[in-house]
Amino acid sequence: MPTPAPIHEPHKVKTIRAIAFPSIDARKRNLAAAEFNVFNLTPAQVGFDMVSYGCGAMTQEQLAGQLIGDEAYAGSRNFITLNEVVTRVLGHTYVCPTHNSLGAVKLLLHAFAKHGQTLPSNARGRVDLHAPRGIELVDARDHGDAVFTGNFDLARLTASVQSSRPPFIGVQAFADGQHPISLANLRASRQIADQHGLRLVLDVSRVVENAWFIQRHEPGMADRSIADIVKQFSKTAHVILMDGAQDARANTGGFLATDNPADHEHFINDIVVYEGLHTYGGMAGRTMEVMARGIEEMCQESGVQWLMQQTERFTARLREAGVPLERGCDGAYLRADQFLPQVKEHPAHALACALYQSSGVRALVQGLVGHDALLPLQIPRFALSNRQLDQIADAVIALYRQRELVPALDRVHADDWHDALRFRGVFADLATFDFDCEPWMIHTLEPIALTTREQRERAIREAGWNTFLLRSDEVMIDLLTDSGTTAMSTTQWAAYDAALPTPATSDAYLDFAAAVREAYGYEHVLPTHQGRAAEQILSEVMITPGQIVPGNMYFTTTKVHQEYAGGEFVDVIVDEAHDPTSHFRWKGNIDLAKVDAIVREHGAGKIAYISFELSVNLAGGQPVSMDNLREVYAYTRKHGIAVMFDATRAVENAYMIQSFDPRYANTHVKDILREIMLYGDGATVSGKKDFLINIGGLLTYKDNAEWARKSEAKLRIYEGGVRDGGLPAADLAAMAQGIREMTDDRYIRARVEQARRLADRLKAVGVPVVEPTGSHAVFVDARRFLAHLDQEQFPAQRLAGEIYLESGVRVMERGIVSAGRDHDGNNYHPALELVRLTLSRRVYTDDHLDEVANGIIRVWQRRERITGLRFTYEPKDLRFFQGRFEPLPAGA
Ligand code: P71
Repeated sequence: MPTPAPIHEPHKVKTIRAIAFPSIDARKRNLAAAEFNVFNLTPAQVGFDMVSYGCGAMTQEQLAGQLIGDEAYAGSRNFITLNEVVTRVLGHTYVCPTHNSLGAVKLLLHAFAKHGQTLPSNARGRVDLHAPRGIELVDARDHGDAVFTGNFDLARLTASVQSSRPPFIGVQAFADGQHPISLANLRASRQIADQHGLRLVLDVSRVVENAWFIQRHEPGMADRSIADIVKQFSKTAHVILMDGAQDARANTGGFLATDNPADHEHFINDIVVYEGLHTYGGMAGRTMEVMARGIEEMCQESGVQWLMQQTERFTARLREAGVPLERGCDGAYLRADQFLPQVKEHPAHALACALYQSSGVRALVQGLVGHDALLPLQIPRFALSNRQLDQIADAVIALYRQRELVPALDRVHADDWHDALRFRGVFADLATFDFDCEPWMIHTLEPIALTTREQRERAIREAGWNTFLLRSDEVMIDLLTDSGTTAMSTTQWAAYDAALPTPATSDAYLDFAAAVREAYGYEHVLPTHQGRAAEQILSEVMITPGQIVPGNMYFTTTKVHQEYAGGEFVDVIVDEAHDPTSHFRWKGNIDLAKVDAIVREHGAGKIAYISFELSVNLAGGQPVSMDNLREVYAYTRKHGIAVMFDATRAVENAYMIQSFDPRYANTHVKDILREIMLYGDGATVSGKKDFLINIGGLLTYKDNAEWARKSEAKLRIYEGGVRDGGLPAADLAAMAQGIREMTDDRYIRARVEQARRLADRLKAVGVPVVEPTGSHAVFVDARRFLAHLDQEQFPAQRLAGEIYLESGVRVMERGIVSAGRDHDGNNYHPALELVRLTLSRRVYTDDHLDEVANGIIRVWQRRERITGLRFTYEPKDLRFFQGRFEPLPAGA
């Protein structure tokens, strides 16, 4: 049985690179400036750049390899590593590195071929490289096989070999990106080569995709691993060459390899003339390392299955809509001539321009002029989600439906090469396609653990049924928290690397302060290492012992610091917040009547400040309305009471206002956030959420210099310097950039809507979740899910464990265990008994979350058989972190 298609990526996102979504006006301007040749557009002018070469996502291991390049001129460590890896994975002993595959072809032809010779091959693409050298390619492809369209016609190959005495036989795995060759046919070609004393030279740049076709379609190969097939396949040739920017997902690099020391000798003698030296070839040491790691990883079964699933899905979606295309190993190759029959000259260019104009998607026409029928839409390996791919296909389909509007281009400069053509064009009235998806491509990824049920049974038992005590490498999809789990952007990393360290005032601090002032409009900016540190300082500065702190539902760390400072927290959130079934839109609101009652009873002077959380976490990520913000501020100003925000998830709250308050539907999140912050006097922020960073926090005051001065005094003692709060300049720099990214309308929409889609899938089958869906998480109501359990049997804790057992997904209990015990030692019985499925920012795709939903639905179907838990170890404080449990026997 072939490995089943994977249900989600076998990795999560580690770093992202932002996508530009140029407006239609910008796209027209760019096309005109590019002289209607999309080759002249830059990635910054493009939405989705559908080219795979050198554009795949690396793994974090490859990224790390980039930093351990040994840049010695001779005998570098990275070369030794590359040689070992090539031998292990591809089965050839002698490796000659080159700067890319062109370097390899150069050495190969110089070593073996002469001007005027002919060369039988299964690929046409190499014509581009051979023709200018006076070497003629003979197409020996068997056009008959339905699957292995890259197979040789063996009779034709033999005839060609006998009549023209070629320098060698050229084979490409997945010829021209479209035509896989079977292992049997490759072996037969090898025999023909041997019989005629010729070398079989194999380009393995896309060997992995070819191996998948062999596994899937060649008789007797279904049980063989991709790694096994890849090795057999490449060992079949006398010489292999590879481009590092394809399957190995380096940004460049290549090599030739062989088992024949005499051939190797040839190559390395020429290499000093053309490429570099035999131990670096014309590559940086780091490139050799990245490529070596890529080759090591490229055969990993689940990754290959994911890659090919994407191509199949993308192609199928286009096919179903009737779009004329040919399958590619890495995407769909549009038949431009059939797509635009009315365009006789350069239809691929006309199609590329129309696609860019209507959607911002770029597909590239490459190579020698004369082959203009195909327009490849290649999927950069691992860089896009299925959601994005589906929409890219839909953009093409939308264009297909208005194809008769697409005009021909007027060529003003002819050339041999597509990249040099220049055109004049007109803009047809094409309807535009708008994307609603993640506004980033994946830059690097991190493999996720794949566990079996037996492994998980052991893991949850050893963790005492507490998901906090599971190890990350036992977890497949981690929805424990959105705190500090963000994927940073390449822009953030650039700022991180470039930051100049100092214990004094850093440029990074000044930039951070400027970003905070711009985002919130507050003057005084104090960095802290994370949110609770800011809460401690704020509480100590603002609370006189004995004062009351009214707030919209408690948060654990916030409340603890208010109490440590001598304050008493009083909950003033609207009643609806405590009812998981209420659909009230603004469940984060403060009930002003409750505040007024406190003021009437104790006087305004008894109130330290209003603790006003945005997107109230423990209520289910529920937003505060703009009206409530205004009303609370008007009231407090009248009574001389300060309002201090917990702005940890303020951006999400701003997005909810944009979504659900019609007056703000056309206001940018950035401007909504500024208005929110107007209705307060200061804020604490756990930067690990909104700020898109892994560590950091903020204490900020609108204009009160006295509070700022007092806070600085505490900052020096508790945290670090007044300008760093204990954070390195690098983290401050990343945080400054994160603050600029956090209010991007597309980003925040993609984030919050992901939660809504997950909740909707659960609700569709009746799984009880907190209504309405919040912004950072979906909260499953364990009380209704396990309705047969008493709250004292810890239903949410048990449900969290069951969800892990079922699917390897880690979630967090937010119920009776988290609430702890009162002074008399009795459990608090909070109204909400929930498990939280928290969504990290920019880390998981919809496909991951679909699997989360599937797992929970499977638990839902067997819910009646699930028993409760009892403590085996209960710590005194914050017991949810360290407590341990065991399941109650059935019938207890
Ligand atoms: C969350 C966290 C992290 C957490 C905290 C305590 C127990 C378990 C997990 C932290 C917040 C937060 C709000 C609204 C302040 C903090 C503390 N949330 N305010 O939701 O949500 O910030 O973690 O940076 O110190 O998993 P800090």
